[in-house]
Amino acid sequence: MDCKLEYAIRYNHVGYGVNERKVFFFAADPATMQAPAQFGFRIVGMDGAVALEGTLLIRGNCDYTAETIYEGDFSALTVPGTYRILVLVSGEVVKESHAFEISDKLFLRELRANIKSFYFQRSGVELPTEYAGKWARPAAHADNDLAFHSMMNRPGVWNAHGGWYDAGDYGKYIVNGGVSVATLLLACEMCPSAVGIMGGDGFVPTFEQPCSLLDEIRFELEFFLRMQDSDGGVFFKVTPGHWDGFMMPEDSDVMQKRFIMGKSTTSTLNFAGALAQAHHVFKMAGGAASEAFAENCLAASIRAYEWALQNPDVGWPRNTEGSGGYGDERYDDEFFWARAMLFRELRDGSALAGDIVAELPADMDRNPVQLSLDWRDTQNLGWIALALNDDEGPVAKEFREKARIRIAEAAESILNLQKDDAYAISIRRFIWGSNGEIANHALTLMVAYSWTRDVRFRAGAKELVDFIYGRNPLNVCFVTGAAWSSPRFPHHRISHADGVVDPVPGLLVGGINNDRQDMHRKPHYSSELPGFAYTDERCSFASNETAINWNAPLTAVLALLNCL
Ligand code: 9MR
Repeated sequence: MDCKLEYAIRYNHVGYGVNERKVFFFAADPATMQAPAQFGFRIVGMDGAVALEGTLLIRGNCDYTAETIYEGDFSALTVPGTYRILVLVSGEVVKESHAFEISDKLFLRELRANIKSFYFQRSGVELPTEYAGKWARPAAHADNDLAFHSMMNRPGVWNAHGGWYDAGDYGKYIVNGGVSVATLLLACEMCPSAVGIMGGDGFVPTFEQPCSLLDEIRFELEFFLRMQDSDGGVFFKVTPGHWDGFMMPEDSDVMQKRFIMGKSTTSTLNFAGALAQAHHVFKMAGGAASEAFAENCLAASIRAYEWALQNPDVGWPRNTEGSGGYGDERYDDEFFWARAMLFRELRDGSALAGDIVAELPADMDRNPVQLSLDWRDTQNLGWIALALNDDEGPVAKEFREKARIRIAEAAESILNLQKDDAYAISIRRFIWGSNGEIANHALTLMVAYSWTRDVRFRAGAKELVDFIYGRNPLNVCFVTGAAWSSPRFPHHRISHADGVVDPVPGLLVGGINNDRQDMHRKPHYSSELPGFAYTDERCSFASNETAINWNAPLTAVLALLNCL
């Protein structure tokens, strides 16, 4: 059954920056469509006073929602405040939006809520009330004396304490942790002022903040360092024996054991790429403690890379009994990522540095720039490393130029796709974690913006952020705790089991996923149409789970929008 409305207003439910472009969409069922000239709109303040009036322009038909989309542009309204949108047909109000803000504080507020979401994903440590408010919880899943999974046939125990839970489940995975932490490091690298930004705020009460973005990143990196075996290889994941029920970590501890599993070429190279980048950022942060940590990271990265050279095709552990697979058998992109990051950090004329430089041209040929990155295809992290390299040596300059051209081309393609889409997004299929993909497209745009200063790239990124925060077919703000329409029932074990009505805030859910891999759990998708394949139900792991690799690009984009 199709439950979509005849008319609907689509807008960023959190709001719009004072000097940003401000556009809302009006979705009409073509069956009841009127001539465009008859649609008008008003932006009204909370007292009902009209702040701006305008006319809707047609954008086009949307095939994934079977709607006709109109656009209302109220960018001219630059007075901070709280407003609503009214849409009128032949002078009659047919729809009103909820209240939203025009403010310059929004990006920073949402950024802080996003940073804080990583704190809420911490594993193995207590989250005390003074830092976590009503989401406080005791330490559990210490993971400091884990047995190796029986698949590994290895005696003894291992300390894999700390790190972030991956998502709604309690697994800890290097492959996905690596792209997430690398994305956050990128925000720090491109925007040094973000390093010290504290997590919190948003709809989170104003309790004391425990740490900055960089401290939060370090929490994950310390776990990464523990995941490196003495031979340099890196374990793949920490997994419970079986998928946990919807219970708290402390109850999961009572119910079952957790194990360590791996090593693989992808996890080891992913580690090498992320840790080489950590060297860059922690060195940049300065101070003796940061610099010492940076050196540790670089040494660990080199050992991992050397292990991967000796073990270039060790597959992922084929076990999904208690955790996700993150299966990936194409290693070229991870090799490129690791080499490009190490290339920047090793300026010592060593044999290793020489070998790496020699490989990079072929790496680039094998791994063309993509519109975005994800846990499987990581080459953009390699391209971005080359594009941001400030080394003025001739080889570095040549690589930089090439990388900048290629990334700017990808950004241009993203803009073209956005232009052709009724909701101004650049993806053409809604897959598992589509919000993460959209955020990653926005990240590509912001990366290209950092040196081109082409304002179209920044504006395109902002349009994608508008989609995530409410300007989408579902009329849902996909970040928990951010707006009236935010998910209430994410597929997130802690949010369900903690006895707190509000879900853990600042978490980005996967979003629209037309592959609907969860139909056997009987979710109530409102329509057969692809654009409505999202439901705010706990059972919908394919559309309503949260994950660190979706939050990370959104966090980075907000940081970059805030500072560039
Ligand atoms: O994000 C992952 C998505 O790309 C895959 O299609 C999906 C199925 O393998 O798995 C997703 O990752 C999940 C992981 O396997 C386990 N933790 C939760 C992740 C988000 O749903």
